[in-house]
Amino acid sequence: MINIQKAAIIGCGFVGTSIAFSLVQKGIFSELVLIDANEKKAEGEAMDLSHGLPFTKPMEIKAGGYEDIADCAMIIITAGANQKPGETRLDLVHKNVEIYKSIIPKIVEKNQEATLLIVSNPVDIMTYVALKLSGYPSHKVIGSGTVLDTARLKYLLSRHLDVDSRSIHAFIIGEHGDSELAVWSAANVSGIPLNHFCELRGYFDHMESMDRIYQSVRDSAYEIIEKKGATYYGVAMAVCRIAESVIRNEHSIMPISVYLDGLYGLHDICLSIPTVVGQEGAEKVLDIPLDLMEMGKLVYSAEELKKIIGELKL
Ligand code: 6V0
Repeated sequence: MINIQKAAIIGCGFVGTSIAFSLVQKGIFSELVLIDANEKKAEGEAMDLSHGLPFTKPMEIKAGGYEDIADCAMIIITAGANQKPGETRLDLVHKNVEIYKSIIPKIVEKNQEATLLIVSNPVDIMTYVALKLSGYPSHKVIGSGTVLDTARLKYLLSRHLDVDSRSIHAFIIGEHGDSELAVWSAANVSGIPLNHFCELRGYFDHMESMDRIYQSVRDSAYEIIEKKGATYYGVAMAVCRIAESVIRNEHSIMPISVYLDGLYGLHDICLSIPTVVGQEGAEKVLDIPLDLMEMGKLVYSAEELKKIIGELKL
């Protein structure tokens, strides 16, 4: 019997523990299991987080094993190597596929009903790997995708336009990585087309500004890794937001990484497309209109991922 209020995080490094911290702050689960290859680390993290409970809502946080995940509604996987300075996300693929080959069968043995939320990089490939290894229905295996990149885009646009980032509606889609693209054709600020809003703010150099902002979004992770060694707070808040939409059945629209088999003519691949996210996981992947240039970039992004998928031995 699944407990809708219970989640597990597998991988308690920078990203896993930041997600745990974020989930504890939001109070959307009443039980949280932390699993790591380094059991002592998971135990230490569970103790540390538990000591903050008097400042938030009551819940149980414990370090555990796979026997503890049988009734989890959500299993978040962050286990795996992270990018070192100069490495791309795609460089991590073989190390992390091996790790998933050891983790996913243990999950399936105990639980076949949870939503699997994949965070390890390269996240679109790892979402595909988790889907194929688990045999779960495709809507129940989702990746954090470009939810973080979209937040970065909204943040940078909000700074550029001096407006609340929550009033900005814009998406980064495709690969969470170097081939991702911004859907400028649909971007708007509270219903006002983006270019029009820019002009209201006195900016007329649309191409130049949008190029600069896109590049800054795409290269953010490299810049942060160069400066502090890893990225974790932003992704933790993005993952917490996805988890919230699933557990509270909010039907929020987010560019999570999802399985595509036909949409935009793309087959047997996971990448990030705006999707209605609710209790069933990826409830509806949205066929958002793209202009010709955006469509070309999405196909290129899919081709880049397909090359890697073709090399995998699953
Ligand atoms: P980290 O701090 O090295 O933590 C990884 C953790 O995984 C360690 O605690 C390991 O002990 C643990 N681990 C390794 N193998 C296993 C296993 N078989 N079972 C259980 N635990 C295991 O890395 P960090 O937390 O910084 O990054 C984790 C992953 O998240 C990496 O792949 C990153 O590239 C990825 N990120 C994904 C982002 C996204 O937007 N999707 C953003 C940032 C990082």
